[in-house]
Amino acid sequence: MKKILVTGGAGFIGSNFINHILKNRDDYFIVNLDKLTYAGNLENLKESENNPNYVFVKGDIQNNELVNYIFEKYQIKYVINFAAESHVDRSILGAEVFYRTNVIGTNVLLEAAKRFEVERFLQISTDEVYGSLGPTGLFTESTPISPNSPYSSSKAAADLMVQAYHHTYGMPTLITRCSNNYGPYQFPEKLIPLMIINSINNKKLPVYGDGLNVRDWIYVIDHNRAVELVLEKGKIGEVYNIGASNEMKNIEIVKLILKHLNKSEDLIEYVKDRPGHDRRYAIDSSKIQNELGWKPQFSFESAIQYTIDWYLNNRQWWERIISGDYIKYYNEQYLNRK
Ligand code: NAD
Ligand code: TDX
Repeated sequence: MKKILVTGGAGFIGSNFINHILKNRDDYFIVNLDKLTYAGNLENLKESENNPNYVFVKGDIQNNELVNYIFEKYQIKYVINFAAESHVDRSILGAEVFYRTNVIGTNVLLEAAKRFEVERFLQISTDEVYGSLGPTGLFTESTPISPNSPYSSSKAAADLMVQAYHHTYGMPTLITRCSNNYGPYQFPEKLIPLMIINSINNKKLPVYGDGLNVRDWIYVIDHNRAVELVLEKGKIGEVYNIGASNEMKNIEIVKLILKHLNKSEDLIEYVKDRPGHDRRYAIDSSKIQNELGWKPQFSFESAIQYTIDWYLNNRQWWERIISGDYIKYYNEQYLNRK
């Protein structure tokens, strides 16, 4: 039995990871440590909560005592650190919590992992640590780190720290850097769920700047299949980029969502740009494809359709979110932005 600490497992990608693993394997015991911030939601884990190979612990990755207790009690040998403050716009409104969770929190996990001599420590990073691309080229694992937002700088700091622990203490670390994810259970502050939900509710769709910024989209299950593979077969000390070669302009995504939902493009509203907005991300994932044999299984066309249908069929899940604290964030982020 592989005893794994998954942090941030009540968020979007982490919960999809836990549900995916527990559905497909019986050789993993998962301890999910999550603080349940605004982004953490135990409803995402309904299908896993009674699984005998799963336990949930509510707590902060910055809590040294708790983290050490978990390593000891559950004899943790593997760590996957999904826990993070993950939204760029929120990092622009207030950066401190990003550095606390994403940097200090990761350090607490690294220290415990060192003390308990884990076999593998997998840091879930992001393509945003590479900064922004011009109209051509792709991020490879050797592209220099050049983060632009408070969020991406906190993720880059964590990556450098993980690499330093490998270099200095010989810790068996791995890092994955994935492009933009979409799929079920994504918090509706992110582009795709926000635009789906606003369209369903006939609300304006706030497109930043000229709408021509490019992101490289991957379905969350394809990301998580790669995470599973890197945890098992990745070469210690290495970084693996993950992406599905699916670059799209933001405005193309917004129009596609409107089309699928049979809504008018009149809902589109161009608003003031995000400060420091990265122009283009695009991932070269040939390393993980060639060395570990991963490749994406889902086409964008079918997975985006499935995702839109999921939001249509799971109104309760997001209606509960958008009727709570979300309103306060939404108003701060979007009112007076025209
Ligand atoms: P998310 O915001 O949906 O979930 C984050 C989870 O972490 C939440 O459950 C939250 O409660 C938990 N958390 C936050 N602070 C914590 C703390 N101090 N202690 C314990 N738990 C805490 O994020 P996501 O989109 O699922 O992203 C997961 C990871 O993947 C992050 O590390 C993010 O940087 C990375 N990533 C995300 C994307 C993407 O497109 N969403 C792409 C590449 C990488
Ligand atoms: O209302 C919006 N209008 C808009 O035009 C929002 C929320 C976004 N956008 C644009 C900004 C970006 O160009 O859409 C694009 C995608 O935005 P986000 O969903 O906020 O994602 P991004 O900033 O690209 O970062 C995401 O990908 C990498 C995740 O949030 C990160 O956690 C991950 O590391």
